[in-house]
Amino acid sequence: MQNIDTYTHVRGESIYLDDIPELAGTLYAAVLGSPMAHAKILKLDTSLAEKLDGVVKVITSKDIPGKNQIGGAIPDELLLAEDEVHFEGMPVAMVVATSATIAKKAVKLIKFEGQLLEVITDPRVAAAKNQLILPPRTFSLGDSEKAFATCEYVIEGVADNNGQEHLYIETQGAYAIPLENKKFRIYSSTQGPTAVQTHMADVLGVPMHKLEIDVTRLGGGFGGKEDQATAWAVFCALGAYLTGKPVKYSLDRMEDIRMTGKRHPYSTDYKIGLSKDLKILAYAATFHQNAGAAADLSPAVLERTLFHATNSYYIPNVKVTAKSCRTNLLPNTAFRGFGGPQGMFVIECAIAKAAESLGIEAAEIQKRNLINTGDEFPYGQKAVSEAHACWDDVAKEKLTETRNRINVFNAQHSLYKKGLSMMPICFGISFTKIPLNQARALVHVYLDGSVHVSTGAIEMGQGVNTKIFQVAEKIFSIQPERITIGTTNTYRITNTSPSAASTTADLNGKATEMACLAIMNRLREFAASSLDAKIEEVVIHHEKVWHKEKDTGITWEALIGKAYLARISLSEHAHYATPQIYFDGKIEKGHPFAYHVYGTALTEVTVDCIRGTYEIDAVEIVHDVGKSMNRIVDMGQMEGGVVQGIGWMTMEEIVYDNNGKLRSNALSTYKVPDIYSAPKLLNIKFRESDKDNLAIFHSKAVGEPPLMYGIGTFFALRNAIKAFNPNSNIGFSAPMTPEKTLMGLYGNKS
Ligand code: LUZ
Ligand code: MOS
Repeated sequence: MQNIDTYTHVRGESIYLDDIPELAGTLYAAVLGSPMAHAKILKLDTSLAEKLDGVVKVITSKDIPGKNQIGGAIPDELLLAEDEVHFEGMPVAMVVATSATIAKKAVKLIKFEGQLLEVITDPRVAAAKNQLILPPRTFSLGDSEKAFATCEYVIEGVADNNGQEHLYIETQGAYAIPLENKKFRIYSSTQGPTAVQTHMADVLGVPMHKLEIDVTRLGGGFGGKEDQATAWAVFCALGAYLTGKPVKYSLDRMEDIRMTGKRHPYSTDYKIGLSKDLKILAYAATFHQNAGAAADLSPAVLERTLFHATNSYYIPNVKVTAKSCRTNLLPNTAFRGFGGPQGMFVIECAIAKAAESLGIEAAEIQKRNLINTGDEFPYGQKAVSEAHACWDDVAKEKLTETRNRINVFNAQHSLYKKGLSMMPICFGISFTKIPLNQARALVHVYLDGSVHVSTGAIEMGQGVNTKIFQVAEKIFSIQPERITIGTTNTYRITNTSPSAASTTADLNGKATEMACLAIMNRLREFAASSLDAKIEEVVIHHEKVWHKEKDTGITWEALIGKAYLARISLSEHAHYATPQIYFDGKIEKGHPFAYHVYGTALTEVTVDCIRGTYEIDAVEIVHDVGKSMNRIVDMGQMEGGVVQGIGWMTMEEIVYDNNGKLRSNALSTYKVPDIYSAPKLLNIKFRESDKDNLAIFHSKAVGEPPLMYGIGTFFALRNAIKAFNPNSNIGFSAPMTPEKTLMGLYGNKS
């Protein structure tokens, strides 16, 4: 089964936002982002912009017909600034003009004057000033205070991680078309059509049923379009509302990087306690999440940090607290892993530091503490663990051999050093916000036997439409040519959860399965009655009706035609809600995840100890897939995820100055991995299992988990640096750029 989009992708025929033919009279938008990170607005003069030839309208907060509010988790985010600006790039005014060039030119003519207020960029400073988005949250298990007192070894430290730019190939954008009676059709590059629809309804002051959001596909999302596609679609709709003309806004790369939020940086204090035989008895951490200037999805991201704070280890005594800190950076948002990677990074730092202070390999601690089936996570759920199986599989084949080879290499080379790390992962599958774990599918069978499937799933290159296609193909047992997957459209599928949390194929695939089964059951019932047979004796398979395993000669097409004449419904709308999951926020316990995904990566790197540059020699992975329903699609997600994780941990460096200005605002100053910086060997082994699970066709979610293998690279590099300079003062601060590596090679502990 190849990806159903392969053919049109290769021929350049796939339709993204910018490929939608534009209607005559279409206008183009551009937004003025605040030049200051925190200021009181003294003057906003749009008169020069308005006079520019081709400018149709300049829009400020005063022009908004409904509510000026697009907040995600809490209503704290204005669409357009009113009296103050809270981050550099915050939308202040919008221009609608006859061309994108004119709109951008006009934006530069708007005069903004502000009185600078205190700019906070550091989450710890924000926390000290009690600038929290919501009150802190704590997950706990056992009694960590007591347990620390009994530990043979107690190690404390600080870990920092930076953010990450999503860098989806297709930038943010939308196209809004006004229809009759204040109705609008909006094409949006969004992971969350319902988020777009909800906020658009608020801003325009119209009911949601006036707004048809339609999405064919995205050129990548990675979480960056879960919440933050909304503003751009609302801008277009607002422009269309106020001018009566179609309005399009497709951001250029610099606008996109400068005006959209990224992965959350965190700064964390940790403490880990071990017994003499290296059991982790206690763990405590306080996470300071840099939320940026608005909540967006930060509270949900924070929650997932807590859920994954102990990664794939069982620790009997845990107390982890997380604070979402309001700063004057861009509002940070969902990014593949959604806070989970940040939590997992810190426990790995704690283990690495403990190992270094004991003079042992981190793997000695890691393997002794992997979670077992039946062990309890700090949030109450019991593990069904594949942690040992994956670890053992990698370790058995590669660990000793790699370690020995590295020892020989390091003894023979003085200016190149190799390092290795083991990185186990564990990721919970389900939206942590329980109500989001639902989806719907609408399946139509047409008179010629062809099938159209609509769901709430957004295809963003991850292959979800291919998986949904496979579900329909399997249940109907018909030729693939008969099936089409429709666009994601809020008139066909309502109240969609965003395509996020690695759950899209599970939720929408299950709804599709239910809808197809319902139609199939009606068809079997009808076939049985027309054959005067019992339903159990009738099977529809390979486009034929079979009775007691004999071909009846009735084809799929004939069956559909007859069922129509008999007035049998050939359409079904099905609703799926993940069973068994619940969470009680008062006690922070429950069973929030449908299942967990496990795996282990072994990473080997070589550092050039004169230059501080490095190569990733190999990443060897054993990954828990359940039963993969599409190995090519899953492999694509795995490879992309690993490399994206490596980018986060190595070369991708977001830099703000003290005034809150983003300095890494272009591809010349923000570098992501290319083929040269990808691992030279990336060997991924799928570990299949017959165990029952709640995944679609038992094929476990694969979108986010592999990203976290990239964390291993940080520790492999650290080990190589320590092999060169055992006295290195290198800290636990990601990303491990070549610059930091160089400093670490030559900087000594005092
Ligand atoms: N988005 C969300 C997510 O809204 N809730 C989640 O739990 C989540 N997890 C991962 C990625 N996106
Ligand atoms: Mo996401 S971080 O699953 O949009």
